[in-house]
Amino acid sequence: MAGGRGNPGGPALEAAAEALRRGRGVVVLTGAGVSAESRIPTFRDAMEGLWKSFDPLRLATPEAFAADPVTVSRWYDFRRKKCLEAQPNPGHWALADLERRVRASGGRFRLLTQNVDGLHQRAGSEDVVELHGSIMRWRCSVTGEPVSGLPEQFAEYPARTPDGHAIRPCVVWFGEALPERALEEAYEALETCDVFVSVGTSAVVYPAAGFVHLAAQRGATTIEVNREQTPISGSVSFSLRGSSGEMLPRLVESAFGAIDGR
Ligand code: BV8
Repeated sequence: MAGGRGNPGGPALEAAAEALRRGRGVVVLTGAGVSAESRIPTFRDAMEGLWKSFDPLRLATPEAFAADPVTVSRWYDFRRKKCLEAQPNPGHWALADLERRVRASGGRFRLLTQNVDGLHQRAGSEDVVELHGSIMRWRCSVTGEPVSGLPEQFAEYPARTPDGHAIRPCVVWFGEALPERALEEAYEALETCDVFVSVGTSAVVYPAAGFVHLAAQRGATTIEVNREQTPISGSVSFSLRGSSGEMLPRLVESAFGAIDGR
């Protein structure tokens, strides 16, 4: 589709906002670039300090956990604590406000997130589908039983259940299937989507990376917000270059007026 390309606040943003304002079935897909503004490292730069010598694509697999549960559970506990310390940012608030505005105008809204940090829910978003699970929830790696009352600080790595089984985060690792319910809810929303917004994702991890194409096939207006070019930047209706914490409030305000005071 002929696309608008543009800097913040330009004609592309205005046109994208107009499409959003008219949207009756709005679907938003978020990636680590939204939480990056809450100082949570993105997936591909989640390797800071101690982790510099590890490849996240290799750590985020069941094979890595089986081979080295100490390192993998230490990495996830390190990231879990960063998420606990983090606060939602203006991008999260803007998406929670967008949900309210679209619903108030009689439209349907669904937020599909690849993020595992729970910040969308903490910002007030209600219809959130956690495509890749949650780092805040852990389960027994043997029985699958959820573990309640996670300690602030694990006493050992891997932390274990009373039966001595290692616990793992309830995230979807590479090579693991996405939760069936999450996929159903994603495809159900895409069925009636007329505006699809992809924010802060490198658009390379499937099946989430394929959603924008499904939406476009159904004639939806597709909007991307990213600091950089991605594999979908050239095919979306509007590719808005900028940071999510700045662009999302602009997009929502341009579509619906000033965001509820925050
Ligand atoms: C599955 C949880 C099948 C763990 C993650 C089809 C084609 C090719 C490959 C596949 C395919 N189908 C399946 C695959 C394999 C694989 C895959 O896609 N591999 C890729 C690498 C090619 N997919 C899977 O394995 C999936 N499973 O399909 O199973 C199956 C079916 C039945 C039975 C068994 C199996 C599972 C995928 C989920 C993996 N788990 N996360 C954890 O978090 O540790 S994925 C991981 O990458 C992240 O969590 C995130 O969800 C995902 C994408 O990352 P992004 O969110 O995009 O973050 P990234 O750092 O990459 O990019 C950040 C972006 O933000 C950048 O563009 C940057 O420019 C931008 N940005 C940064 N700051 C800002 C910003 N933008 C705006 N403002 C800013 N401030």
